[in-house]
Amino acid sequence: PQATHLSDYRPPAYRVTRTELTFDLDPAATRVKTRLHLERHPEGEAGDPLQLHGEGLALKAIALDGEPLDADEYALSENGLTVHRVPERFHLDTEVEIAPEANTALEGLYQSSGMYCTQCEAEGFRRITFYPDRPDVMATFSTTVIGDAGREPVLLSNGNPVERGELPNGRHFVTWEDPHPKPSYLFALVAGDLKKVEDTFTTLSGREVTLQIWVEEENLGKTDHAMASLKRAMAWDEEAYGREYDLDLFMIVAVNDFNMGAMENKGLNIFNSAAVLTHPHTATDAAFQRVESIVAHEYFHNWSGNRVTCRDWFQLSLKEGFTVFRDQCFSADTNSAPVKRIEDVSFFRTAQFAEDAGPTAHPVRPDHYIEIGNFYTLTIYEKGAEVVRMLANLVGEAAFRCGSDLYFERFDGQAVTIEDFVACMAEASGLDLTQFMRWYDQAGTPEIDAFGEYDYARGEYRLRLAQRTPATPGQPDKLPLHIPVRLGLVGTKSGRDLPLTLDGETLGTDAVIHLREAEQEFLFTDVAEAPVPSLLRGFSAPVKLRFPYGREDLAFLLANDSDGFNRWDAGQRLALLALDDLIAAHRNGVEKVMDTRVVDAFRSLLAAETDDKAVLAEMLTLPSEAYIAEQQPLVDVDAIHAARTFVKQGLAMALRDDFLRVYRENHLEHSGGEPYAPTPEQIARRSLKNVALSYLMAIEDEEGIELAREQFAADHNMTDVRHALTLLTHSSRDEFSEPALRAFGEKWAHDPLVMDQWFAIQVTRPQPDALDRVKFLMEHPAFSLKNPNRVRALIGTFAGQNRVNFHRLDGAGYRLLADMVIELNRLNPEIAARLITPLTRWARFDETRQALMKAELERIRAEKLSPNVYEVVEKALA
Ligand code: B3K
Ligand code: ZN
Repeated sequence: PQATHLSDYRPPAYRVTRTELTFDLDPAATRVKTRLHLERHPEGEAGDPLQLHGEGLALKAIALDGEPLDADEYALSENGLTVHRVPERFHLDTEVEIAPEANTALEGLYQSSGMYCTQCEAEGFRRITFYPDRPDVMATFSTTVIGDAGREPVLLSNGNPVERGELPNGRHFVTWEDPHPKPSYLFALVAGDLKKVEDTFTTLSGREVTLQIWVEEENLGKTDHAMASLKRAMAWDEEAYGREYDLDLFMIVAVNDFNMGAMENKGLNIFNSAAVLTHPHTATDAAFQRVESIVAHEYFHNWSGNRVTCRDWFQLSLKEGFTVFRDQCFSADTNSAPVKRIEDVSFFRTAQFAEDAGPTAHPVRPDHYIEIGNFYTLTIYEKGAEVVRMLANLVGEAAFRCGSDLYFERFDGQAVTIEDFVACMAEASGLDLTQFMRWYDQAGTPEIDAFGEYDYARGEYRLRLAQRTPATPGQPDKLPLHIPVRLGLVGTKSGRDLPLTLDGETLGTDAVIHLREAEQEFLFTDVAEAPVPSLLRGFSAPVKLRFPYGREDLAFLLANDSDGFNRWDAGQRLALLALDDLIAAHRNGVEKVMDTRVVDAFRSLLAAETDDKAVLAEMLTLPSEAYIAEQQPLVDVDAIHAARTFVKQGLAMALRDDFLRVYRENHLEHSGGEPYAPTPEQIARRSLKNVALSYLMAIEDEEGIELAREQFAADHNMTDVRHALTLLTHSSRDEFSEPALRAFGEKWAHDPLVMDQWFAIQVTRPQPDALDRVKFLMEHPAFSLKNPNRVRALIGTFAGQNRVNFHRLDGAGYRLLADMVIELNRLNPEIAARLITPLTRWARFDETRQALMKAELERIRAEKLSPNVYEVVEKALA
């Protein structure tokens, strides 16, 4: 497979002004008739051939301006079609045949639970018809869908329906017209026996928009939350960005087989059913929040992605980073802002940092790829969002809004670049963002080493910062970045933020300093008392920051920092220091001793309960095994697991009564039994009491076990049921978990999204039988390798979250994963390539495991590989 390079970008030789499609649906032989109205691009030249992408298409007819082409007037290849000579303006007709039922890659037109649906981003449209399948070709579309009136009563595409009618042989058709020019990746078609839930939204300017969510009949009761979320998102985008919806109809469709979360097709968003359906008895609080954020994310793309799109796929973060930032702000405004930030950062530092440190590390704007499908990554999405967040903080709220207004107005209907976006921000703020642009081009996580010194005599605090970005594949040398560091100095006597004076300028008590050099010194004057610095508040930049904090400093910040995020982070740092000692003790075979400072810190948190309950729940949660692993030079999975378990049990033994009290106080059943609602208040109480319960279960406290069993049996909502079932299943008390698992599995056998949770609960169990369970469950009738949700729930969860069992020393975990990758490579390359991730991290482990992991990668490499899997495996073994 060949790499595509950003530096090779050329505008297309011809552009499509209008696209007319007719689909005659059939599972084995769908006919697609396409008329393209084309004209030479201003930068094209007379004599340029017309090149269209196309994969797996059987060409049945081709004509130029109505004249059928002779075989020597065009050429077909594996990747497309070339028409050798074309005039300046013309139309081209083609007819192809495709087989949706045979499409297991779930790209292009495929079938899911009997219905037809499409996924075209990034390069799926070329599996539907011959087309210049690149985002900088934007056309208006007219789409006629012909289907069986009985099997496919509902026929949907982008835009507005303009005509419908009956046809012979029980067929019928609907024609859709999308007036907004769009690239092919935003095309969508859905056909099947679907039912709808309908609502309306009145825009700021008073237009009424019809909102529809289309689902299979049995899911009609699971759309309320998505609909409410959609309406909130529409109102938020008007308020926060001045963006209104631009069609009379907005549709969401739930599909069971889907590679990603959802897709922002113009006017017809297609969703993985897991990202849209909710019900108190089938979805957890986390799932409710995920649905809200994904519905918002896809809706926000209507402007950041659809109206203004990407010139080429290297600019993917232009739409994804910006849209993730937008959905994060929306969720923060709708729920608890500090908790949203803690959750996002906690995930980011675990998963994106690992990606940035591994063999597939790439910049937010990559400069080459083999398979763009491999670049829908945490770096493009989440790091891209962090970069936009830094921009927003740098230019300030007002200028950011002016800059985004400018961006949407200036580039409406165009396909643009990241420079275009940043230029609007520079123009609106007057700031020079030249150095800042390096964030888009340099891969790797910058590391900041910070040192501070307080001079009592002069009342000065000297802060020295040194930045360094480690080498990443293809980028040995890095330049210094422009890093905004938000900070405060917390007085050790007063416990308050001290006023900041830097270079004679007073900055308030919370300020942003700009690190631009490799090393830089900041001298704060008029510092009345010795401070502990609170650095990188709110995670003001996606970096690793080291500061030689003592445990007392961290306990002090945990109690006193005015920045909620950094209070939480101080607790995490304190726990990590204790964990470090215990990991070392475990490795050296020395007796483990619990750090009393951690116990004291937790005791104060539990006693004071000053924080909002949701934040408190986060503060009481120990760093995950994955995050602890990120901090270690060499990952010792067993030592990490043992150390974390030890701390958890130590805290549980010391604070048992506090946890019991917190559980009882916050268990809604005990306080009148409100009906379930995914409100911030209820979610906060549930997470707090469930954290408390997890401590009680860590020591298998008899009363705790009783509470978990009651919580499971009460069957009040999925959050509580799933949590209780997980704790029981992860305990040693199989006599309780086995009947519970059986009952749950039988009760929900008909609901695939609940069965996914049932799979995940079992395969994350720390007991040594976990891998056998994975194999056993793969035979379960609810499992299918063809369904991405099932694969993720069973195999992805095991490999990604059950660290002790996946990394078994006999290599059985690695072998299982490689077997799955090899099978999926044939069925669904995009999913296969994603599944390999844990194996690509071999360099972080001991030599024995390294050898076992590499051997499995080699075994995969020996297969006939899809470009997706090939690219990842080559990088992993490079
Ligand atoms: N834009 C889609 C990505 C789908 C790509 C799959 N190969 C989802 C999203 O970010 O909204
Ligand atoms: Zn997106």
